[in-house]
Amino acid sequence: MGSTEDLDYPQIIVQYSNGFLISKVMFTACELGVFDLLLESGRPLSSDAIAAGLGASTMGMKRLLDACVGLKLLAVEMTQEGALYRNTEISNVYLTKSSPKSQYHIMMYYSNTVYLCWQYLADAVREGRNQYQRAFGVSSKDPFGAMYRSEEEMLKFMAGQNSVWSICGRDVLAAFDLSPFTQIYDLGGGGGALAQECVSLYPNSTVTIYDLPKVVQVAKEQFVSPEERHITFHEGDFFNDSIPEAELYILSKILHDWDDDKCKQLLAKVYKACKPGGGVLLVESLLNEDKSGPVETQLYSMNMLVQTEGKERTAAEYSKLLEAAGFGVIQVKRTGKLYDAVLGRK
Ligand code: ASE
Repeated sequence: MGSTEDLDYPQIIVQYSNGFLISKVMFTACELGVFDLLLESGRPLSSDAIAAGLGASTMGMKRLLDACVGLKLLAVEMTQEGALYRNTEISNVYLTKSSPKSQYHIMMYYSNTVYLCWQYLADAVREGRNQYQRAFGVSSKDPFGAMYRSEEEMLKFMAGQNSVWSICGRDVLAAFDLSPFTQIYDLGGGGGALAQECVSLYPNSTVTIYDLPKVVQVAKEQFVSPEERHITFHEGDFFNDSIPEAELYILSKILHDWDDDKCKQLLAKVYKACKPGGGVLLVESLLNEDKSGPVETQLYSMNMLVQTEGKERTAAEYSKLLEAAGFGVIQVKRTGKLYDAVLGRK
């Protein structure tokens, strides 16, 4: 603490410099299936067994496993047969594909899509726009056209977004008592994980997932069980098509994709469609009023720069957008997790 050595090479600089190496080690161990294999095996395994099981080189795998031990994503014990590796509790819960709280899909999205956009962060800051043209050779004019440039990319995005709700969904939906609203639209509801949390928390509600036709098709086929009687679908583009009447509209991580003009346009449309006494629930990661943090939200806002037309905003900024559209009695609840909730009433 405070030694000259610290001043020569402060720990904070070391940590930040190595941040992307740390991310890639975790993403790669996920992608190769290290945590899944160790969970399925039910007992600690040698690096040779893991390498063989995953079709990887013994030398490369040994190094990856040791780095995971250093990052506390794996534990190692020395036996007569040599080093044996096992998952930590956190890896079992968050990094395996099959866990209910799995973050596997968002990691794959970060590692294989977001990561490539961030290669052009300097260009994004210089130009003030997203970097799909440079990263993927697709036009950056229509961000969701670019994000959904193939069915595979769309699926990866939907699965990634879904995984976030398995850890934050309940908190944002319980931030306010939504039980008076039984007819709910989740605008841009994607893979439907938040809708599923909603009908499970509010069993008297019906949630309609409103999204682009190709998104709805995939959601029906791959994400939401037809048994789920409380979830229905509506195919449309909320900027260009009509929005049906309902009591509550959820806009979860929607406004952060768009500039103020587009947000006002969308909210005005939602206000018109909304029943009197109804409302709109914004689910977003809120910046402090002076934008001094939280750092996670500041980083997400950088990501909105490289991937979308939007940004992360403060509670006051969301309130202003809601008021401009006609909504009143605006309430803000910070959950203490990644995503917060803002409720506006008509
Ligand atoms: C969007 C959300 C995300 C659009 C693009 C996105 C996320 C990643 N890419 O609405 C999830 C939030 N995570 C980050 C890093 O922003």
